[in-house]
Amino acid sequence: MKMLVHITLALSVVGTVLCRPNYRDGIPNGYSVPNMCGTSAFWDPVGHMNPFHHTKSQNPFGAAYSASGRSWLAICNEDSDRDGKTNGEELGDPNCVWRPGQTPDGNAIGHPGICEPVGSQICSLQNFRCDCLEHC
Ligand SMILES: [Ca+2]
Repeated sequence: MKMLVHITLALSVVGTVLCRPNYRDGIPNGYSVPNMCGTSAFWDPVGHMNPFHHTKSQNPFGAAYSASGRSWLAICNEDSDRDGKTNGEELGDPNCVWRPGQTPDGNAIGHPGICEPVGSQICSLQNFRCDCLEHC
C-alpha cells in the first residue's frame, strides 16, 4: 500500500511538471525561444535560468510573467532582462498584438529572460554564464 502511495505521488509530480509547457502557450513563439548557449535549439523552460530544467531559479521574464498572472499583454512592452529589447521584440511580437492561438508576426529573435549577448557589458547585472546555467 505504501508503495502505491509513493507511485501515485511520483506520477502526480511528473504530471505537474509535464503540464508546465502549457505556460508557453501564453506567449508568442513559446516553443521556439532560441537557446543562445547553443546546448539545444530551443530554451524550453522559458521562465527559468536553465534551458533543460524547471529549476526553482526563475529568470526575470519568468518572474514578471508569474507576477502578472501570466498575462502576455502586461509584460510585452517590458524589457525583463534589461538587454535593450522588449519582451515583444525578442519573442516576435514587437507591437504587442499577439493573442494566444494566433501566429506571431515574426520569429523569436532572442530570449526575454536571459540578457544577450551573454557576458557582454550590458549584461553584467545578470550574473549568468552558459557554462554553469545558474547564477554563478
Ligand atoms: Ca530583453
